[in-house]
Amino acid sequence: MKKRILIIGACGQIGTELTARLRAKYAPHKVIASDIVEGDTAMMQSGPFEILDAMDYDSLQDIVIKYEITDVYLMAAMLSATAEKFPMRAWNLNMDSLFNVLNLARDGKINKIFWPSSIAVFGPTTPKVNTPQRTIMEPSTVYGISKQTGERWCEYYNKKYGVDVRSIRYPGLISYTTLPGGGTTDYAVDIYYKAIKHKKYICFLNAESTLPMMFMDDALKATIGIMEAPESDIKIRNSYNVGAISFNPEEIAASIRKHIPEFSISYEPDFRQAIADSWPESIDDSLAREDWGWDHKYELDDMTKIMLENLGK
Ligand code: AKB
Repeated sequence: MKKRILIIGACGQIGTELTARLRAKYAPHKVIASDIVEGDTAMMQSGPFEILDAMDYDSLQDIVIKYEITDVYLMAAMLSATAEKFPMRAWNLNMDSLFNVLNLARDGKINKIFWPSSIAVFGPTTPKVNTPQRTIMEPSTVYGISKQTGERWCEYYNKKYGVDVRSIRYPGLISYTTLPGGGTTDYAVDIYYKAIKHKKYICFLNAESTLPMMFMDDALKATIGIMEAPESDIKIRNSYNVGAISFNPEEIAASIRKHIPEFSISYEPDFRQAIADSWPESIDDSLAREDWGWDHKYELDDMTKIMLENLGK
């Protein structure tokens, strides 16, 4: 069957690289990028692009019909730090966009959905180390509540209507192509920019804030990997734990110092500290590894080398 992909939120941190990766994998005209604003020149010139508000069901449906879309990657969301400032906007965006794609699939208009969840579904009462797939989940952030609720709906639509929805719980993602926006883990990207430019960084989390993280290349591998796995391999329909690396600000600073010895870090924790404190330190992702063959490649020092090389160009 012919595959036609729609990426919603294609201009964000993940969407930008996912669009490029999928256009390289399939013919560019088979991957339709969309976002609420236009993308950069590379995005606009490398394949079809549509302006789309993910909350507007009719416009979404028009695009799905126009391009005969089969698979949707819903990458539009408001992340943890921004969501604390705009709770209702975050709730509306994160939930309405999900219902729009779930309902399209329920009504037979698309075949398959990728929807990202997050480590934010866990909360202060969750076991922090090697957090299991199934455990206490009492998220204390607006973003986490929206992701946990979204997970329940994904599972419901799968069980009730047979919707083929697939999801992973992203940790913090690190990349050099597009900046993240509004997340608590964003420091782990910003620190590389500041290391190159100023040789110092003031961190909004404290030195001991260990969080699960992942290099973008691994995140793309996980995202495309779960979407391409045989349907029978996907046994969890809320969302899979996926892990890669865990580090704290002191450890990423030490990794940077292997290349920039004079680099220094200081700490001025703000409201994002409480968010970080509520999240796991590391993730047990054995079910993703067993069910559909997830495996990460990049460790902290591999990632630091690639980040500094590419941002220093
Ligand atoms: C955030 O920090 O909000 C995100 C996430 C962990 O989902 N990067």
